[in-house]
Amino acid sequence: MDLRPATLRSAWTWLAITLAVLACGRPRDTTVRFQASDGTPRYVPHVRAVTVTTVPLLVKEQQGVLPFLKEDFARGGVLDGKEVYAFSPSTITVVQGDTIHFTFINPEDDVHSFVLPDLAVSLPAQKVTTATYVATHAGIFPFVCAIQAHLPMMLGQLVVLSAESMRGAH
Ligand SMILES: [Cu+2]
Repeated sequence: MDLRPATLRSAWTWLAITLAVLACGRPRDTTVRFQASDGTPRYVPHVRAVTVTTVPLLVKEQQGVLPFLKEDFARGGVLDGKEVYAFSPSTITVVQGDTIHFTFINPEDDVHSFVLPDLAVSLPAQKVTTATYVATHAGIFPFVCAIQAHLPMMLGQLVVLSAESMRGAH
C-alpha cells in the first residue's frame, strides 16, 4: 500500500467530494419526484393487474336454447355472419404513467384478439395470454377484437386519466 502524503491527500479529497455530492443530491431528488412546485404531491405511477375475459353473449352454439337465434344467424338475419361476444370488463380505467399487467382468458373454442391503437394481442382458443402495457398518453382509447365476425360488437375502452388530474390522489 502506498502511504505517501500526496496519495493520502488525494484519497481524502476524493472522499470529501463524494460525501458532499451525496449530501446535496438526495433531498433535491426526492422533492422533484414526489412534489410539484406548489407543494401538491405528484401522482406516483402504479402497476395494475387487470384480468380480461372474453364472454359469449349471442353465439351459434346457443341456437338450441334460444330458438329465435336460428332466424337471426340465417342469411339476411340481423346476425348474418356475426356472433356477439364481449370483453369483461369492457371499461378499464388507469392513470397516465401506469403499467398494466394484462391477463386475458379466452374460454371459447373461437380465436379472439385484443387490439388497442398501439397494442395487438392474439388470444388463442381456450388459453390464458398475458401482456404488459404502459399507458403513456392520457385519453380514451377504444379496444376491439379484430375478428370480422365479432365486429363491431366486441369492443371496449381504456380510459387513461391525466397524471396532472390525479395530483394528490392515490
Ligand atoms: Cu373476438
